[in-house]
Amino acid sequence: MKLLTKQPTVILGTTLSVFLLLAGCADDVKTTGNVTTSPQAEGKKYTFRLADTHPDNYPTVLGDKKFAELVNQKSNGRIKIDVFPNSQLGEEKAVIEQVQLGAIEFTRVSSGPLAEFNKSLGVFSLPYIFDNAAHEWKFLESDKGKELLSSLESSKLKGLAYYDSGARNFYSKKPVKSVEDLKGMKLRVQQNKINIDLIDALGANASPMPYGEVFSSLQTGVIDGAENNYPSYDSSNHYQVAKNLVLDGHQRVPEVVMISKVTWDKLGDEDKKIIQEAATESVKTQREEWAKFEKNSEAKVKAAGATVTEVTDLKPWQDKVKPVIDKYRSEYKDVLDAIDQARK
Ligand code: GTR
Repeated sequence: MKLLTKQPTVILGTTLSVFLLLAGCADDVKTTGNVTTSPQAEGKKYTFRLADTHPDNYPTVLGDKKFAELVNQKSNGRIKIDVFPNSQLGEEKAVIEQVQLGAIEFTRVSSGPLAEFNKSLGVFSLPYIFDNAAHEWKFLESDKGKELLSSLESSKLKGLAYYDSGARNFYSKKPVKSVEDLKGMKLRVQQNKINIDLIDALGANASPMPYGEVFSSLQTGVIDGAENNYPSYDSSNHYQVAKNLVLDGHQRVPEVVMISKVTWDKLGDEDKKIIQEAATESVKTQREEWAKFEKNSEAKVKAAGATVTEVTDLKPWQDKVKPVIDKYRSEYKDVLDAIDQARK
Protein backbone atom coordinates (compact mmCIF):
# COMPACT_ATOMS: atom_id res chain seq x y z
CA MET A 1 0.00 0.00 0.00
CA LYS A 2 2.72 2.36 1.05
CA LEU A 3 4.61 1.85 -2.21
CA LEU A 4 1.51 2.49 -4.25
CA THR A 5 0.82 5.83 -2.64
CA LYS A 6 4.42 6.94 -2.90
CA GLN A 7 5.09 5.99 -6.48
CA PRO A 8 2.99 8.63 -8.26
CA THR A 9 4.67 11.34 -6.18
CA VAL A 10 8.12 10.14 -7.24
CA ILE A 11 7.12 10.04 -10.89
CA LEU A 12 5.48 13.44 -10.66
CA GLY A 13 8.52 14.81 -8.83
CA THR A 14 10.91 13.53 -11.48
CA THR A 15 8.75 14.86 -14.31
CA LEU A 16 8.57 18.21 -12.59
CA SER A 17 12.33 18.40 -12.09
CA VAL A 18 12.97 17.58 -15.75
CA PHE A 19 10.41 20.17 -16.76
CA LEU A 20 11.90 22.83 -14.50
CA LEU A 21 15.39 22.00 -15.73
CA LEU A 22 14.31 22.43 -19.33
CA ALA A 23 12.36 25.59 -18.59
CA GLY A 24 15.35 27.09 -16.72
CA CYS A 25 17.74 26.24 -19.52
CA ALA A 26 15.58 27.64 -22.27
CA ASP A 27 16.50 31.14 -21.24
CA ASP A 28 20.19 30.49 -20.77
CA VAL A 29 21.30 28.36 -23.68
CA LYS A 30 21.67 29.94 -27.07
CA THR A 31 22.00 27.95 -30.28
CA THR A 32 23.85 29.56 -33.12
CA GLY A 33 23.76 27.31 -36.16
CA ASN A 34 25.10 24.01 -34.86
CA VAL A 35 26.99 25.46 -31.90
CA THR A 36 25.36 25.46 -28.49
CA THR A 37 27.12 27.42 -25.75
CA SER A 38 26.57 26.40 -22.16
CA PRO A 39 25.16 28.75 -19.53
CA GLN A 40 28.44 28.52 -17.63
CA ALA A 41 30.47 29.80 -20.54
CA GLU A 42 28.11 32.54 -21.54
CA GLY A 43 26.73 33.62 -18.16
CA LYS A 44 23.14 33.64 -17.07
CA LYS A 45 20.44 36.04 -18.16
CA TYR A 46 18.70 38.06 -15.48
CA THR A 47 15.89 40.58 -15.22
CA PHE A 48 15.94 42.44 -11.91
CA ARG A 49 13.79 45.16 -10.36
CA LEU A 50 15.01 48.38 -8.76
CA ALA A 51 12.65 50.39 -6.55
CA ASP A 52 12.82 54.16 -6.03
CA THR A 53 10.33 56.41 -4.27
CA HIS A 54 10.88 59.44 -6.52
CA PRO A 55 9.28 60.45 -9.84
CA ASP A 56 10.76 59.62 -13.19
CA ASN A 57 12.83 62.77 -13.81
CA TYR A 58 14.22 63.01 -10.24
CA PRO A 59 18.04 62.88 -9.98
CA THR A 60 18.12 59.60 -8.03
CA VAL A 61 15.94 57.93 -10.67
CA LEU A 62 18.19 59.33 -13.42
CA GLY A 63 21.12 57.79 -11.51
CA ASP A 64 19.27 54.46 -11.22
CA LYS A 65 18.63 54.49 -14.95
CA LYS A 66 22.25 55.24 -15.75
CA PHE A 67 23.24 52.35 -13.47
CA ALA A 68 20.79 50.01 -15.24
CA GLU A 69 22.06 51.15 -18.65
CA LEU A 70 25.70 50.53 -17.68
CA VAL A 71 24.91 47.08 -16.30
CA ASN A 72 23.12 46.25 -19.53
CA GLN A 73 26.04 47.47 -21.66
CA LYS A 74 28.75 45.79 -19.63
CA SER A 75 26.87 42.47 -19.65
CA ASN A 76 26.10 42.71 -23.38
CA GLY A 77 22.39 42.80 -22.64
CA ARG A 78 22.50 39.77 -20.38
CA ILE A 79 21.55 41.59 -17.16
CA LYS A 80 18.51 43.82 -17.33
CA ILE A 81 17.43 46.07 -14.46
CA ASP A 82 13.94 47.56 -14.68
CA VAL A 83 13.63 50.78 -12.69
CA PHE A 84 10.31 51.30 -10.88
CA PRO A 85 10.00 54.95 -9.80
CA ASN A 86 7.18 56.70 -7.86
CA SER A 87 7.04 54.17 -4.99
CA GLN A 88 5.39 51.72 -7.38
CA LEU A 89 6.93 48.86 -5.41
CA GLY A 90 6.09 50.41 -2.02
CA GLU A 91 7.30 52.98 0.50
CA GLU A 92 10.97 52.85 1.54
CA LYS A 93 10.63 50.87 4.79
CA ALA A 94 8.57 48.14 3.11
CA VAL A 95 10.91 48.08 0.12
CA ILE A 96 13.97 47.62 2.34
CA GLU A 97 12.27 44.61 3.97
CA GLN A 98 11.54 43.15 0.54
CA VAL A 99 15.14 43.69 -0.53
CA GLN A 100 16.38 41.90 2.59
CA LEU A 101 14.31 38.91 1.53
CA GLY A 102 15.43 39.10 -2.08
CA ALA A 103 11.86 39.64 -3.30
CA ILE A 104 12.98 42.98 -4.79
CA GLU A 105 16.59 42.80 -5.96
CA PHE A 106 17.68 46.46 -6.00
CA THR A 107 16.67 49.74 -4.48
CA ARG A 108 17.79 53.30 -4.06
CA VAL A 109 16.73 54.58 -0.65
CA SER A 110 17.76 57.29 1.77
CA SER A 111 20.09 56.31 4.60
CA GLY A 112 17.45 57.88 6.92
CA PRO A 113 15.03 54.91 6.98
CA LEU A 114 17.96 52.51 6.46
CA ALA A 115 19.20 53.44 9.93
CA GLU A 116 16.43 51.34 11.48
CA PHE A 117 17.83 48.28 9.68
CA ASN A 118 21.49 49.05 10.32
CA LYS A 119 22.41 51.28 13.25
CA SER A 120 25.73 52.39 11.74
CA LEU A 121 23.90 54.37 9.05
CA GLY A 122 22.11 56.36 11.77
CA VAL A 123 25.13 58.63 12.00
CA PHE A 124 23.88 60.53 8.92
CA SER A 125 20.76 61.60 10.80
CA LEU A 126 22.82 63.40 13.45
CA PRO A 127 22.43 67.16 13.05
CA TYR A 128 25.01 69.57 11.61
CA ILE A 129 27.83 67.03 11.34
CA PHE A 130 28.80 68.13 7.81
CA ASP A 131 29.71 71.70 6.86
CA ASN A 132 28.84 71.38 3.19
CA ALA A 133 28.73 69.00 0.21
CA ALA A 134 32.52 68.93 -0.20
CA HIS A 135 32.98 67.88 3.42
CA GLU A 136 30.28 65.23 3.16
CA TRP A 137 31.68 63.73 -0.06
CA LYS A 138 35.23 63.73 1.25
CA PHE A 139 33.95 61.57 4.08
CA LEU A 140 31.73 59.34 1.90
CA GLU A 141 34.69 58.59 -0.38
CA SER A 142 37.06 57.92 2.54
CA ASP A 143 37.83 54.44 3.87
CA LYS A 144 35.46 54.98 6.79
CA GLY A 145 32.68 56.10 4.43
CA LYS A 146 33.18 52.96 2.33
CA GLU A 147 33.29 50.84 5.46
CA LEU A 148 29.86 52.16 6.48
CA LEU A 149 28.44 51.16 3.11
CA SER A 150 29.96 47.68 3.48
CA SER A 151 28.51 47.33 6.97
CA LEU A 152 25.10 46.90 5.33
CA GLU A 153 26.08 43.31 4.57
CA SER A 154 25.33 42.38 8.16
CA SER A 155 21.73 43.48 7.47
CA LYS A 156 21.27 41.27 4.38
CA LEU A 157 21.90 44.23 2.11
CA LYS A 158 24.88 45.04 -0.08
CA GLY A 159 25.55 48.77 -0.45
CA LEU A 160 26.86 49.62 -3.92
CA ALA A 161 27.14 53.41 -3.97
CA TYR A 162 26.15 56.66 -2.30
CA TYR A 163 24.12 59.20 -4.24
CA ASP A 164 23.79 62.91 -3.50
CA SER A 165 20.86 64.27 -1.54
CA GLY A 166 22.02 67.77 -0.61
CA ALA A 167 20.99 69.27 2.72
CA ARG A 168 17.68 68.97 4.55
CA ASN A 169 15.84 72.06 5.79
CA PHE A 170 12.65 72.60 7.79
CA TYR A 171 9.46 73.94 6.22
CA SER A 172 6.10 74.66 7.69
CA LYS A 173 2.70 76.14 7.15
CA LYS A 174 3.45 78.97 9.61
CA PRO A 175 6.44 81.33 9.19
CA VAL A 176 9.70 80.17 10.78
CA LYS A 177 12.45 82.72 11.24
CA SER A 178 14.32 81.28 14.20
CA VAL A 179 14.78 77.92 15.89
CA GLU A 180 12.36 79.05 18.62
CA ASP A 181 9.54 79.22 16.07
CA LEU A 182 9.60 75.43 15.67
CA LYS A 183 8.56 74.96 19.31
CA GLY A 184 5.33 73.03 19.72
CA MET A 185 4.99 72.23 16.01
CA LYS A 186 4.14 68.75 14.80
CA LEU A 187 6.89 67.93 12.30
CA ARG A 188 7.16 64.94 10.00
CA VAL A 189 10.55 63.21 9.94
CA GLN A 190 12.04 60.17 8.22
CA GLN A 191 11.36 56.99 10.17
CA ASN A 192 14.23 56.50 12.60
CA LYS A 193 14.76 57.11 16.30
CA ILE A 194 17.51 59.72 16.03
CA ASN A 195 15.07 61.96 14.18
CA ILE A 196 12.63 61.67 17.05
CA ASP A 197 15.34 62.79 19.49
CA LEU A 198 16.22 65.63 17.15
CA ILE A 199 12.66 66.97 17.03
CA ASP A 200 12.29 66.53 20.81
CA ALA A 201 15.41 68.62 21.34
CA LEU A 202 13.84 71.37 19.26
CA GLY A 203 10.83 71.38 21.57
CA ALA A 204 8.60 70.14 18.73
CA ASN A 205 6.65 66.89 18.26
CA ALA A 206 8.04 64.30 15.87
CA SER A 207 5.71 62.58 13.49
CA PRO A 208 7.60 59.83 11.64
CA MET A 209 5.66 58.62 8.60
CA PRO A 210 6.29 57.32 5.07
CA TYR A 211 7.19 59.94 2.49
CA GLY A 212 4.07 59.34 0.42
CA GLU A 213 1.79 60.38 3.29
CA VAL A 214 3.40 63.76 3.93
CA PHE A 215 1.60 65.86 1.31
CA SER A 216 -1.90 64.97 2.45
CA SER A 217 -0.88 65.24 6.11
CA LEU A 218 0.32 68.78 5.49
CA GLN A 219 -2.75 69.60 3.46
CA THR A 220 -5.20 68.37 6.09
CA GLY A 221 -3.24 69.85 8.98
CA VAL A 222 -2.33 66.51 10.58
CA ILE A 223 1.20 67.94 10.73
CA ASP A 224 2.44 71.55 10.76
CA GLY A 225 5.62 71.00 8.82
CA ALA A 226 8.31 68.64 7.60
CA GLU A 227 11.89 68.79 6.37
CA ASN A 228 13.70 67.83 3.23
CA ASN A 229 16.09 68.99 0.51
CA TYR A 230 15.11 71.40 -2.30
CA PRO A 231 14.44 68.70 -4.93
CA SER A 232 12.07 66.73 -2.67
CA TYR A 233 10.36 69.90 -1.36
CA ASP A 234 9.68 70.71 -5.00
CA SER A 235 8.85 67.33 -6.60
CA SER A 236 6.57 66.21 -3.74
CA ASN A 237 4.66 69.53 -4.01
CA HIS A 238 5.15 70.12 -0.30
CA TYR A 239 6.06 73.73 -1.17
CA GLN A 240 2.46 74.28 -2.21
CA VAL A 241 1.09 73.47 1.24
CA ALA A 242 4.01 74.43 3.51
CA LYS A 243 5.33 77.66 2.05
CA ASN A 244 7.84 78.66 4.70
CA LEU A 245 11.28 77.20 4.20
CA VAL A 246 14.16 77.89 6.58
CA LEU A 247 17.61 76.97 5.29
CA ASP A 248 19.17 75.53 8.43
CA GLY A 249 20.68 72.50 6.62
CA HIS A 250 20.41 70.30 9.71
CA GLN A 251 21.22 67.05 7.93
CA ARG A 252 22.99 65.72 4.88
CA VAL A 253 21.58 62.19 4.58
CA PRO A 254 23.12 60.41 1.60
CA GLU A 255 21.11 58.18 -0.70
CA VAL A 256 22.21 54.56 -1.05
CA VAL A 257 21.95 52.22 -4.03
CA MET A 258 21.92 48.62 -2.92
CA ILE A 259 21.28 45.05 -3.92
CA SER A 260 19.77 42.27 -1.83
CA LYS A 261 22.47 40.14 -0.21
CA VAL A 262 20.38 37.11 -1.21
CA THR A 263 20.67 38.10 -4.87
CA TRP A 264 24.31 39.15 -4.57
CA ASP A 265 25.37 35.81 -3.11
CA LYS A 266 23.90 33.95 -6.07
CA LEU A 267 25.85 35.96 -8.64
CA GLY A 268 29.09 34.89 -10.23
CA ASP A 269 32.23 36.98 -9.72
CA GLU A 270 32.06 38.51 -13.18
CA ASP A 271 28.48 39.70 -12.64
CA LYS A 272 29.34 41.10 -9.22
CA LYS A 273 32.14 43.08 -10.83
CA ILE A 274 29.86 44.40 -13.57
CA ILE A 275 27.23 45.51 -11.06
CA GLN A 276 29.70 47.15 -8.69
CA GLU A 277 31.51 49.01 -11.48
CA ALA A 278 28.25 50.22 -13.02
CA ALA A 279 26.99 51.52 -9.66
CA THR A 280 30.25 53.35 -8.98
CA GLU A 281 30.27 54.88 -12.47
CA SER A 282 26.63 56.00 -12.22
CA VAL A 283 27.45 58.31 -9.29
CA LYS A 284 28.90 60.93 -11.64
CA THR A 285 25.66 61.19 -13.62
CA GLN A 286 23.54 61.27 -10.47
CA ARG A 287 25.60 64.07 -8.94
CA GLU A 288 25.51 66.15 -12.11
CA GLU A 289 21.75 65.71 -12.37
CA TRP A 290 21.47 66.52 -8.67
CA ALA A 291 23.28 69.85 -9.04
CA LYS A 292 21.04 70.89 -11.96
CA PHE A 293 17.80 69.78 -10.31
CA GLU A 294 18.64 71.46 -7.00
CA LYS A 295 19.11 74.83 -8.73
CA ASN A 296 15.91 74.46 -10.74
CA SER A 297 13.92 73.45 -7.66
CA GLU A 298 15.16 76.46 -5.74
CA ALA A 299 14.12 78.80 -8.56
CA LYS A 300 10.79 77.03 -9.00
CA VAL A 301 9.66 77.12 -5.36
CA LYS A 302 10.71 80.76 -5.02
CA ALA A 303 8.82 81.70 -8.17
CA ALA A 304 5.79 79.87 -6.78
CA GLY A 305 5.80 82.10 -3.71
CA ALA A 306 7.66 80.08 -1.08
CA THR A 307 9.22 82.26 1.62
CA VAL A 308 12.84 81.25 1.97
CA THR A 309 14.70 82.29 5.13
CA GLU A 310 18.49 82.04 5.19
CA VAL A 311 20.10 81.16 8.53
CA THR A 312 23.06 83.48 9.04
CA ASP A 313 23.91 82.24 12.53
CA LEU A 314 23.68 78.48 12.99
CA LYS A 315 24.85 78.58 16.62
CA PRO A 316 21.39 78.76 18.28
CA TRP A 317 20.26 75.80 16.12
CA GLN A 318 23.35 73.76 16.95
CA ASP A 319 23.11 74.57 20.65
CA LYS A 320 19.50 73.45 20.75
CA VAL A 321 20.25 70.01 19.33
CA LYS A 322 23.49 69.44 21.22
CA PRO A 323 21.79 66.89 23.54
CA VAL A 324 21.27 64.66 20.49
CA ILE A 325 24.96 64.68 19.61
CA ASP A 326 25.83 64.12 23.28
CA LYS A 327 23.47 61.15 23.47
CA TYR A 328 24.96 59.41 20.42
CA ARG A 329 28.58 60.61 20.53
CA SER A 330 30.01 57.47 22.14
CA GLU A 331 28.02 55.11 19.89
CA TYR A 332 29.31 56.82 16.74
CA LYS A 333 32.70 57.95 18.07
CA ASP A 334 34.85 56.37 15.32
CA VAL A 335 32.73 57.69 12.51
CA LEU A 336 32.30 61.15 14.04
CA ASP A 337 36.10 61.36 14.40
CA ALA A 338 36.51 60.38 10.76
CA ILE A 339 33.93 63.02 9.78
CA ASP A 340 35.94 65.62 11.72
CA GLN A 341 39.10 64.46 9.95
CA ALA A 342 37.44 64.93 6.58
CA ARG A 343 36.91 68.59 7.45
CA LYS A 344 40.67 69.25 7.40
C1 GTR B 1 14.18 62.29 0.28
C2 GTR B 1 14.82 60.97 -0.09
C3 GTR B 1 13.75 59.90 -0.18
C4 GTR B 1 12.93 59.83 1.09
C5 GTR B 1 12.46 61.21 1.51
C6 GTR B 1 11.79 61.23 2.87
O1 GTR B 1 15.16 63.29 0.37
O2 GTR B 1 15.44 61.08 -1.34
O3 GTR B 1 14.36 58.70 -0.50
O4 GTR B 1 13.66 59.22 2.12
O5 GTR B 1 13.52 62.14 1.52
O6 GTR B 1 11.90 62.23 3.54
O7 GTR B 1 11.12 60.24 3.23
